[in-house]
Amino acid sequence: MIGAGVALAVTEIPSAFAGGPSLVVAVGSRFIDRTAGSLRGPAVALFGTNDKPALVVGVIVISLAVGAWLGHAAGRRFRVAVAGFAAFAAVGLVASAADPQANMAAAVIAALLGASAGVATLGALLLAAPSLGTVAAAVADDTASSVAPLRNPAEHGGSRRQFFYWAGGASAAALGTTFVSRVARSSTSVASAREAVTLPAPKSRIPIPDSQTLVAPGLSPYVTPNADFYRIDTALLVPQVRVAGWKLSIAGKVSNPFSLTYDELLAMDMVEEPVTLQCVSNEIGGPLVGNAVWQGVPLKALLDRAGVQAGGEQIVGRSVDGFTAGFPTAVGLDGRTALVAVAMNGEPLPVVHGFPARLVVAGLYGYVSATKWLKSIELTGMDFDGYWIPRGWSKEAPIKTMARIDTPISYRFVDAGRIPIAGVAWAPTRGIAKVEVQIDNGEWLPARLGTVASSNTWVQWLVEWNATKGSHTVRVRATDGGGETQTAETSAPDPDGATGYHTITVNVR
Ligand SMILES: Nc1nc2c(c(=O)[nH]1)N[C@H]1C(S)=C(S)[C@@H](COP(=O)(O)O)O[C@H]1N2
Ligand SMILES: [Mo]
Repeated sequence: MIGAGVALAVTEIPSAFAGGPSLVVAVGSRFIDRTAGSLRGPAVALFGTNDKPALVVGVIVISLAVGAWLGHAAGRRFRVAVAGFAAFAAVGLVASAADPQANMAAAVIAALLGASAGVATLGALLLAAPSLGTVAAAVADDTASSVAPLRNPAEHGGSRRQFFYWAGGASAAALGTTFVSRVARSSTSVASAREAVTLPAPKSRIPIPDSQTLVAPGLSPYVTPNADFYRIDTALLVPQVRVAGWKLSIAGKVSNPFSLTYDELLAMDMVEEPVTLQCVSNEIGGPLVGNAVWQGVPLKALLDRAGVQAGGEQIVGRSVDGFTAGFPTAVGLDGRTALVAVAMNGEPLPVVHGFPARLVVAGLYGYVSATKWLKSIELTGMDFDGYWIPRGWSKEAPIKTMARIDTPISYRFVDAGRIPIAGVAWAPTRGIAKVEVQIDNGEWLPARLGTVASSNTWVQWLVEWNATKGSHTVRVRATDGGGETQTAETSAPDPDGATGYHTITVNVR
């Protein structure tokens, strides 16, 4: 186990300096790509944030377990250990080769150093191990020439103290190495480069209602602060894109392909508009939705310049990490807000939300439209499938009309008397015309609606309720700007977004 730990720690070093995923992260990323289609449930289906550390820990635990087994087997035949560590290195290399963010030179160095360090550590520990008389012989036998620093087992014998000396030293070395790689990794972060960006003012902006027209404790603010905005992506390692070397290319079925540096992109005419973004895997009443003000270059300006050719039926965003998302060109150019966004709520895009640039398209779920860490926009036929399509999610994915109750919270006790029932409702591009609340199967009561900046955003809604003692069922439904009321029929997020009325139980005392 210690040998495997040392090997893993050593493999972290080269990528920490070069940037890009380590071997462990590359293996974890391949695991995500392979299993993403079969896992179900919110935040698991589309990988939220909590399951990622768990995945990395899983890879490490499995590696250590295999290492323990290798140590056992190597006691009899040391060759097994050499083969085992070589196999580990090979798995890491193959995973890295499939990773668009990997630096292959760093991966090769990591594999060689890691395997060597693992073999050497295991050899040294076996030699030092007490009561393993045959072990020393096996090590000497198999590695006489390859592991020169190991002393002659005959004069070595091995003692408990010696073993713990080596084991402690190796563990400390592994921890120290991990610490060094952590520090090195933080120096490749783009956080400070992002903070240094000065954003030009947008040419036009949609005014945002600055006051919260509706007040209720627990009600979502009209604009979601960046720090509270949900995050969903498949990225195990948040891509650190250095703007100096970054370019956005517009390619595929266009007459005039071109690319732009970050400065060239910022120099174009930009607009600032609010758009409510939702993840398709959001459950009814779930948190995977937010409203932000996005500043960016209209997609139309870029596509006009490129000249979409016949057959360029789909706009595909490709990320530096290999993720892709596509939607019909006709949708992207129908006049809705569709931006290459560089800023979110007045700040350069936060790194987790796609710095330096991402797509934002009003009215489409994120998995078909909102490519973060954008590298290229490619015009293709409809035959091209983005990341989630072969994994079972719908090809066309307009956001469904939805309402959510923010307050009161289901099953929490409230005191009898006048209380607000409040929340948000959204149907981006169509807007919300009406929100109604029903208590205990009574009549549908119209809610008061807050002020909105545009039909691309959610709306806050509120109903005053004279709560009486007992347990009550409260449900909400919204009607979009086209007069269509959301369906009462409940369905799961998979494959094209959840439906049904958000329903809660309120206990009044
Ligand atoms: N590069 C990349 N972009 C991506 C994704 C991803 O996995 N990788 N996930 C998409 C999905 S499923 C959603 S819902 C939105 C979420 O954007 P947010 O994390 O900024 O809220 O990003 C989209 N863009
Ligand atoms: Mo999503």
